[in-house]
Amino acid sequence: MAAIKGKYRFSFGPWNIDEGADPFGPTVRAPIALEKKLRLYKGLGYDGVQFHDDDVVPDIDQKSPAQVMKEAARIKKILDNEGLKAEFVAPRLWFSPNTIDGAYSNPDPKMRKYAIERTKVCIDLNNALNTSWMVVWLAREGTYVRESKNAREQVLQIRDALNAFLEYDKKLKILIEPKPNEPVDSAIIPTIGHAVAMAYITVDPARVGCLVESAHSLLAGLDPSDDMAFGLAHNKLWSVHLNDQGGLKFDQDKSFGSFNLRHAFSQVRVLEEYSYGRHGEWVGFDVKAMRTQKQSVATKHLSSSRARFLHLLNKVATLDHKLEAQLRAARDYEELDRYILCHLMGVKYS
Ligand code: XUL
Ligand code: MN
Repeated sequence: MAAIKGKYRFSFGPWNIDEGADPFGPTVRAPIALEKKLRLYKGLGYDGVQFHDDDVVPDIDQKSPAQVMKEAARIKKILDNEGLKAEFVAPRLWFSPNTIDGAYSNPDPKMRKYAIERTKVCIDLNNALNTSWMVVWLAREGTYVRESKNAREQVLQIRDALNAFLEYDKKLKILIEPKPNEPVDSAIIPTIGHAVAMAYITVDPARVGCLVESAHSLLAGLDPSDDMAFGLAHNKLWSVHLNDQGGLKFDQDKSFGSFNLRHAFSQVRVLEEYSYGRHGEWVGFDVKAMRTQKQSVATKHLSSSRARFLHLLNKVATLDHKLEAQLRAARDYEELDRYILCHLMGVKYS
């Protein structure tokens, strides 16, 4: 068996242990306090925590800078006591009444200012928790009706906001998490290609990278492993949100490999082939428990997603590369497909 090249440590966000509400029905599980969730991480095999700004400081808009920093220090202490590291704090810019029509590309300059100022507080939180980087998912930067906004202008408004953050903190690294739709109909930064291109037009492209989420790639009709490869080719794949998606529906955040096992294998393979994690990148998951899951077993999606990653890593390490090269050289891709499927199913190949 080949030696494992990558260096893997795993993260998830407190929102990945949720109460099970959906747009058609209320919560079905009791809320769990953040402190209690943080106590579950190690047991589930995780060392890293992904945060939104208001996970760290609830009702953040109502609090003074001193209060925000005091609450951040308390969370940092809990993380230290639990032996956990914060991967990132992302600004949750999609709940406020100020961001109904977008954050950095809202047509109203007062609302854009709100989004920029809130993100600066989020940068301070990243520093207080000593994270690896800040993630931005551009939830409401897009349109429901083409004529409602000027898309070129929106691209430049997002760039200007990113520049303001890069100038606010000269050490900050920003990861753009693209998603093609939901909540908006048509997003301004829908794919990894758009995210990489956005990085290059900022004042400091070296400090802007990307996070590929499997379900977001699938929603764009793309292969998540190819999106990861694209990011890797640009040295810009600094994080991932592994999960799954059953076709072009709402963003499902299913357990990793639950629907597209072959795609999951390809994702683990591309990460392993390029020694992902050797520069501090995390293997992040963004997975949701099924609404039907009872309270006592509502973290299984987290342990099983991680276990599947490790199982697929073993499948990557035990792949017969010589045979694969022979089949590639012979251009016998039908046979190559048969070999890969036998390997994944644990069926003897002959
Ligand atoms: C939304 C999504 C977010 C980001 C972080 O689809 O994936 O939770 O990962 O803001
Ligand atoms: Mn995500």
